[in-house]
Amino acid sequence: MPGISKPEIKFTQLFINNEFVNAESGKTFATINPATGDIIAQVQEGDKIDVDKAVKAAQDAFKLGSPWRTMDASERGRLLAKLADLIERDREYLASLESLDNGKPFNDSFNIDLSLTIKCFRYYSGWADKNHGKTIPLDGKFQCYTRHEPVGVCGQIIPWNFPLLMQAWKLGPALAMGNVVVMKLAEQTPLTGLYVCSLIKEAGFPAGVVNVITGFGPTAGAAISEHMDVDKVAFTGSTEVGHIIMQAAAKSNLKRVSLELGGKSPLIVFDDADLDKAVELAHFALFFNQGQCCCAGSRLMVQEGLYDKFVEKAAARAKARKVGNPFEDVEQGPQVDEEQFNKVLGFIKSGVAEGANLRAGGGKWGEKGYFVEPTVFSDVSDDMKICKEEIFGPVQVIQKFKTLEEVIERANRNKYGLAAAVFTNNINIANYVSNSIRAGTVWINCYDALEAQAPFGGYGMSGMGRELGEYGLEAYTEVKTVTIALDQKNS
Ligand code: TXE
Repeated sequence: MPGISKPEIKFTQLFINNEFVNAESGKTFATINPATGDIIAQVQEGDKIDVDKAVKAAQDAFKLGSPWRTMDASERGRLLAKLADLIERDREYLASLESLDNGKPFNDSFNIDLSLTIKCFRYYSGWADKNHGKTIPLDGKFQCYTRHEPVGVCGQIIPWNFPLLMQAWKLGPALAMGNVVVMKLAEQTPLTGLYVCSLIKEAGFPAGVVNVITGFGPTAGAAISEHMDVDKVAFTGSTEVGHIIMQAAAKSNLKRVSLELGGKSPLIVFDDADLDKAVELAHFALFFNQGQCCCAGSRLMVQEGLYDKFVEKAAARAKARKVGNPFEDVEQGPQVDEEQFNKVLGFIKSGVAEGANLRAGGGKWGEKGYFVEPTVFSDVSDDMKICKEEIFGPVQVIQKFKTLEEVIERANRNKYGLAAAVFTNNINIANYVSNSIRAGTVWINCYDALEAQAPFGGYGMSGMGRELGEYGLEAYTEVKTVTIALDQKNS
């Protein structure tokens, strides 16, 4: 399927109370096609006053006795399943719009982003009527049980690397558990999230249950995290802004916080691994989505016996990577915007300056747009900036190690802890590494095997809380203990 290279832009306004409306200020901002640098559309620029309106709409939708509060849990599930069906109906259009706004190859948008998005909504539709409480054998003449209740108004702030998927990860569990939402989309990629709003209305969600603001972080985003009537904030983005979100929550109303932040995930290849398979998986682990994945295998550690051959093959694979127009048969599109493009090129320069060995790429690609050549560095030492910090671009960083103990110690000497991987055919090494690495996810002989059923989140400065799976419900649930006095107790 080729995709629609010029998809019609249907929605550019804020979505409040099931209506598309202008920002109160009347201001707009441009969203850019990163493959060309051209403006795609002007989008409404929401700010604090619009967030206030959205929070009010959400509160009204959450009032006792409202259509949403009185709805059967199974019906909430049905609405989520309907939303999944509508996204599937419009899959080609949405995948095209995602590629236009974000720059990712259409094949990836269609086959990966849309597939995971649809499956995420379907998965959480099933949970709506299955998040059970417990009955508890309290001492004394009492009957005690727990109710799993919605948290209330959930602020959700999402990034641009997987716009539709991040929206699904946030909305799925929040709505399944009966919450109401005020979401801010990333300013780089507002278009698909707004289109999904039209499907939320079409699916039949009551007005005010989902409200979506487009705008910037320090204005609209901050208004959510600082809001006194927002009960919870969920954020995916940079570690730097994660600090700001937690501070805002602490300074305002102690709203619940869940964070999914940056990473520098070690991918460890032992001498006994299958070389060709390891090279290909490591290539995918880093270069997928233009390197813009929080869990990218961005610190590749290869054992000394395999190292030279590995580096040679990894560089050759990167040189063969097909870069270009996202609507053609390519593996890699542009970085999302000029800022990210410059950030990545800056990291490449620092790698060269600090003495890493540049084996492939190293510069911009093409004449226009924000493309970066697939780049590989070898002989990278632990203290180099490219080894310590999140590059978030197509830059593979390869290091050599000798022993099991050494590699674990070095891999754990890191402020992040989102993901890790180990490639080996020795089950003892695989088990030892997976139990020793401080990371929220460990992949053994695979990478990015990531679906709605399994939890995802980080240790350390990669965040707090878990998204996806049954664990992902916790962030959207308050546990209430109800205790009833009894005349007589029987076991
Ligand atoms: O992130 P920001 P940026 C990392 C990656 C990338 C870097 C910077 O390393 O290069 O972060 O990207 C909103 N209050 N990740 O600048 O600023 C913002 O509007 C409230 C990893 O794009 O964190 C957007 O909606 N909200 C990551 C969202 O936060 C604020 C994905 C993310 O933007 C805000 C993206 C504020 N003060 C970037 N400031 C991942 N974990 O996957 C900004 N925002």
